[in-house]
Amino acid sequence: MLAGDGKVDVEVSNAWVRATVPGQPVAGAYLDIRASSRLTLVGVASPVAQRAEIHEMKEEDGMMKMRAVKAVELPAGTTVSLAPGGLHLMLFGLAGP
Ligand SMILES: [Cu+2]
Repeated sequence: MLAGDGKVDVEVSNAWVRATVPGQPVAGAYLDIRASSRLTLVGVASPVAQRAEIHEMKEEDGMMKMRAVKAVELPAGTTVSLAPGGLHLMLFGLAGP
């Protein structure tokens, strides 16, 4: 939540992670985010991971590459999808499968 003029609702839906196997340290997480007012997502955390980052997939020299992004703009009233092949959350140091 950001400080500002009034209440801002942020709705997260359709959140999912592919099943992981024991010992797998990293997983991608996907979800839809919708904010009632314009916001910027600047950080993520998870109780099941030591560290979480916001990532994006981008084509570079004909290859899809993944890189961390510092922020994701959330336009007012618009659903932003973090989905395979695009923006996603990366969870590092998973506590378990
Ligand atoms: Cu990633």
